[in-house]
Amino acid sequence: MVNNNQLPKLEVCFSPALIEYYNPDEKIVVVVDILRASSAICAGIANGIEKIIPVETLEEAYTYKNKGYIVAAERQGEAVEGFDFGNSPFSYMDQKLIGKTIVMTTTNCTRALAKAKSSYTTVIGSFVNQKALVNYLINENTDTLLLCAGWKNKFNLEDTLFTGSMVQQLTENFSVKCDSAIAAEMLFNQSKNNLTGLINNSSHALRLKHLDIDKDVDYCFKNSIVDVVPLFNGLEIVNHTSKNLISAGDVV
Ligand code: 3SL
Repeated sequence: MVNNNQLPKLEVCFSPALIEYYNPDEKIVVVVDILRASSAICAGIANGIEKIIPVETLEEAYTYKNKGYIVAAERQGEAVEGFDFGNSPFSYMDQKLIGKTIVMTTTNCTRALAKAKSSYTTVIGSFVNQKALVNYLINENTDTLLLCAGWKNKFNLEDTLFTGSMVQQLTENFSVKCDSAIAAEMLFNQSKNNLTGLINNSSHALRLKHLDIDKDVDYCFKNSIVDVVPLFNGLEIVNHTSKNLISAGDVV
């Protein structure tokens, strides 16, 4: 943890498979999955969903479904049959979800969350909540790791570009001596005037193309349109301002 006389460290991890090399238990870990899960979580928490329980497997998701929970499930970009909805941020904005607990499972984000579980604190980041996140991290003044959910443990462009943009915005408040953070910032600076052009050619945008979800992709690149910092306490995701109100006993 940081001491008061020096700036906290800011690092970027390009894949959940690498997280163990960054000592997450001593840091705030920001889980980033721009397309689309971290954007959907921010949209949902901003909409007033009370809690989101992330689970890694479809089996766990079915268990919750059978208990009567509302469950969002995505694999390969598509909603999984038998569940309530998939991973579109717009599904998370449904008024019927206000005040509700929902369960979610996705290809990469919920796995990244599970990997980040042992961190000092885990929060969720995306372009849509970037300003709130930047303010939160400056205020916390603690060593921070930006974790890209990637695609099946591989590097991806959209998460990296977002972390580069975060590095740029936090550069005065953090010490950046991490090559992946420097590389992410360079990539962001190089492409910031044509982010969507670059993203349209990214592997995940191409993967999603046949699903006709341009509206989702546009939403995920909007900047700072929600004022929330979703916090994962190891069991469930809530708005960070209510972090002291929850306890493990509240969860089934
Ligand atoms: O992998 C994930 O967690 C998802 O965000 C992927 S998708 O955008 O729903 O395809």
